[in-house]
This record gives sequence, structure tokens and C-alpha cells, in this order.
Amino acid sequence: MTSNLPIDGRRLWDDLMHLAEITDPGKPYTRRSFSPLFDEGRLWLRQRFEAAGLETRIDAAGNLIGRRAGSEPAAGTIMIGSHSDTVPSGGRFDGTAGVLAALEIARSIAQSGTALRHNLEVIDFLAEEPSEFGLSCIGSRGMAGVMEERMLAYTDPSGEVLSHAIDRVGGNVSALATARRDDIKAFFELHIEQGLVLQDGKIDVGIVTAIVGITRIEVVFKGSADHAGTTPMHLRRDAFTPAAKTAVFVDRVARELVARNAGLFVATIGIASVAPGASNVVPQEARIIIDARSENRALMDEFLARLDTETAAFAKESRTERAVFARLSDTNPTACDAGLRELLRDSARALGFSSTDIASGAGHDAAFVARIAPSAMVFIPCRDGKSHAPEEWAEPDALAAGTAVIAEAVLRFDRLDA
Ligand code: HGY
Ligand code: MN
Ligand code: MN
Repeated sequence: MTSNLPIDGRRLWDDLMHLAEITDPGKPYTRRSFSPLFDEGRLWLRQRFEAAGLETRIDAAGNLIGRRAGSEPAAGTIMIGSHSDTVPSGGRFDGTAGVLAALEIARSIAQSGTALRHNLEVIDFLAEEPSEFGLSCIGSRGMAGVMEERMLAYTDPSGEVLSHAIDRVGGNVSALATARRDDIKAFFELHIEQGLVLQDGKIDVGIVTAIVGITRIEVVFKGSADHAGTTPMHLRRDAFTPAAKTAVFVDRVARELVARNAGLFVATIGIASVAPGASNVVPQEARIIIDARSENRALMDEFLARLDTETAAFAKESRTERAVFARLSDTNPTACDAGLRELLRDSARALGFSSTDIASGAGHDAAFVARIAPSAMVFIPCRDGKSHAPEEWAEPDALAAGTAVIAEAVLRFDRLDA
């Protein structure tokens, strides 16, 4: 473990491995937002925040916040954090590394005897991963004041309404406006890269330049359930056929847009369901959710317009109905703050770490916080770029290095920010 850093890497690593044990035992590592396991993980986090001397609360958007007032509270707040929820069968580092790194920074600064001028807050944002309600970044969206009424009415497969679920985990949707912040002077988020740039380049940390825009679209096709054996092909209204054609379209057009070299573009269909779901019944309904991402909004707008036209045509060709074509969420590409990025670069250099600028193809809470405060992210390498899978791994020294870089940047920002 790297020594003489302004943080305790061993303590941080032990926290991370402890939180990782709070998982669905049958599907490591799974701690889905709003689940009992998520609540258990949150309770443990809250206890760790309080053991570090932080004052804890859950804000109206359901975010867990640990706070230590500064010597000059009017100087504003430095916030550090990420998310503790996971994708199904996800990893031990995506999100959780950022929350626990933030806690370690708060502990280490306090133990060093440094009294920051700014208030310091450690945050675990609610539901960064796409939740069972079909929405991601729920807590940071709420803090940024961009949670739409229609989104609060989204339901999960059990029929629970999102606004109820937010209240259930300690939020207060009726006072959601109180979650919006105007006192945050700097937000820092540590995250695993979830890609190969740092590992391949043998670089210690990535300083994120921008976070892709993400658009998620739900499409539902409706046909008619018929006998798979006795119904002639020309009489069928097979709902899966237009869905399958859409999948081929999404892959083909994404590759076409990439070939333009006009900026990052990716798209996939990670959710697909068919009803009634029997091998000998012509599908009556097919539902897909498309996840499309770009750092160039013009590419995204072209993709969405063509997707709308083509899915309507696919429905017509198969004598089915395109019953739903809805944007579940739609965010623009977000630039990270240039001043904070320079602070992070200088901090990495001062600690003897190499760094590089890097764009993020993954979405992050920082993209929403950036709407209300200067925000920046530090990436650390993860083994073979693997993420959203149990094989996800980052080295203790890499985690300690990224955490130390943010700790140093916090100390510098506190002195520099008038
Ligand atoms: O999907 C993402 O980009 C992030 O991991 N939630
Ligand atoms: Mn993720
Ligand atoms: Mn994440």
C-alpha cells in the first residue's frame, strides 16, 4: 500500500470490502436501489459517516449526506461523493469506491488537524444506476432541480410509484425543491474508468474532460397473440418482428454515426421483453429500452429522428401498432469544470502521479451536479476495463492514489477559493 499519502489506503480498502459483502448472495455484487440490501448498505454507510464525526441527513431527493461545517460556513460547501447502488450482478467499485473515497478524505483531513474554511460534505447519491423504475441519477437529478413530475409517476414491476419509493428511503418528494443546492463551490467524484485508457497507458489517474449525454427510449410494439402453428404468416401480427428490426437498425446506425468521426456515439438495447412469452404463441407485445450515448448532441438528434421514423415503419410493415415511443430520460453532454480539472492535474503532479485528460462514456451523478456547481471527476484504472460485472477490480494502490489526488485538490481549493 502506497504510504506517505494524505489518506489511509488500508482503512479505505477495508471499508470497500466490507460494503461489498452487503450484496445479494446469489448474484454478487448486487445492491439495487430501493431494495432491502440497499437500505442495509445505506445504514452501514450512515454509521461510518457518523463514526467519522459527520452530521448525517437524507435530503428530500433521497441522498445520504454527511457534513462537517467549515470555519467560515459562508464560504460555501465542498462536496465529494458518488453512489452506492449497483447494477444487477455488478461490481464492488462502480460508485462505492467514490462514496468511500469521499469518506476517507473527510476522515483524513479531520485527523490531520486541518480545519477547512469551507463546509465539507460526503454524499451517496440515490439510484445513480438505471433503477427498476427505468430512471437513473434519481438523487442527483433531484438535487439539480431537474426531476420532472412525469418521472416521479414512473412505476417499477411491482407497481410502486417512484415518488413513494423516494419517500420510503427517507426522501420527501412533497418538499423536493429543498434538495436543490446553491451553496456548492466544488464537487469532486472519484470513479473507476470502466475502460482501458489508463491501464493501457499505465497512467495513474484520469482527469475527466466531459461526460456523455445519455438518452434512453422505451418502445412498445403491440400485435396479436395467435397460435404459432395454425396461423398463416400473412395473417400474423407478430410484435417481436418490429422489435428485432429495431435492434438491427440501432446497431447499424450507431456504427454509421461512429464512422463519421464526429464524436463518441454508442447504442444498445439492454432490456427486451416479449408477452405472453410462450414458444408456441405469436408475440402479442414486445418492449425494448434503447440506451444511446454521444458527446455530440447533433448525432443524438439525428439518431432519435431516424429511430422514430424507422420504428413507425417497422410497425406498419408487420401490421402491428407502435404503442409506446417515449424518452425515459435525455441528458446533454456535460463538460467538467476547467478550473477544478487544473487543480486535480496540479495535485496529481504534486503527489508524483501521472495523469491524462479523458472523456467519460459512462454517465455519472457529476453530470447533474454540474448544472448547479463546478464539478470534476477523477478516474482510476480498473482491470481490463471490466465493469458492471462481478469481475470488476481496481488495485488498492490505484484507489489510494485517486483518493489522495482529490484530498490534495480539496485542501488547495479550500485555500484558493476566496
Ligand atoms: O450507465 C452508466 O453509464 C453508469 O454506469 N450508470
Ligand atoms: Mn454504473
Ligand atoms: Mn457509476
